[in-house]
Amino acid sequence: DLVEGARADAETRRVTTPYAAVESLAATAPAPLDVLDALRPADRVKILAEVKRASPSRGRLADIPDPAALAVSYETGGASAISVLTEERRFRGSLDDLRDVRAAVSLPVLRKDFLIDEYQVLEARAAGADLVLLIVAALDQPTLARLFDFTTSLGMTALVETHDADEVERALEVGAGLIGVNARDLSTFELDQDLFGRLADRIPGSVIRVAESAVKSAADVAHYRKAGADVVLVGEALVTGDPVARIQEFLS
Ligand code: IGP
Repeated sequence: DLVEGARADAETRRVTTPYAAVESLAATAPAPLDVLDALRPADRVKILAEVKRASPSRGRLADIPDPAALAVSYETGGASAISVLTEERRFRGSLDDLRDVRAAVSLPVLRKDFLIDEYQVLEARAAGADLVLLIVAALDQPTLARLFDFTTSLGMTALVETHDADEVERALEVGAGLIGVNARDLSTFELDQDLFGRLADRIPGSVIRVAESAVKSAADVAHYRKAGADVVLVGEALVTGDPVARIQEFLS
């Protein structure tokens, strides 16, 4: 599965770049940006714009020969942060994409992947990430707590992704300040655009609420905003259209 593939790929990288090496790269990377400030609730919804070539559910979306140029368009359009898929097998991303994007924009950058250990979190920091995705469904509670604390100890922020009420509880229990609700069920790939609305009330106002997936139009953004989203995470709609125009339309 996705988690297993990401784990195996990290094991391979670890042969050439052992833990201690990635640890020292992480220690010398430029300091992480203040993500909670960049994404803090405002009068207008904020956009977390994703660099995404493909997905298991949708197949190929776009080739994206120059992820840095795409990220610059996102920044120009008015996005508040950039998400970069680094999973190689099904999403066709890489840590190189993340490094390229980091070098090209001044916005916070998220490593979007299936992370299960400290090594992968260090890789994110070494590549210049300011935040990492932690998927509650992929982690037992002690591991979630450990990776959350480790991420925080590196000065990064965790976007803790949930898909039901129990997972929201677990995200709150570890102290998440940024919680995502993914409309897509990662085991069945089914979409439920109303899930965010059903779970939003369980997330206290002190926590930043991110509605993830299934944004195709300004109406979808308005739907999530009305349900309480501070931030929307958008991938497909931005890589398959004019990114600057789409973001501006979503923000208007
Ligand atoms: C973006 P969309 O429908 O706009 O392309 O979705 C983002 O929410 C989606 O890529 C995503 C994802 C994830 C991918 C959300 N959570 C976890 C991989 C792993």
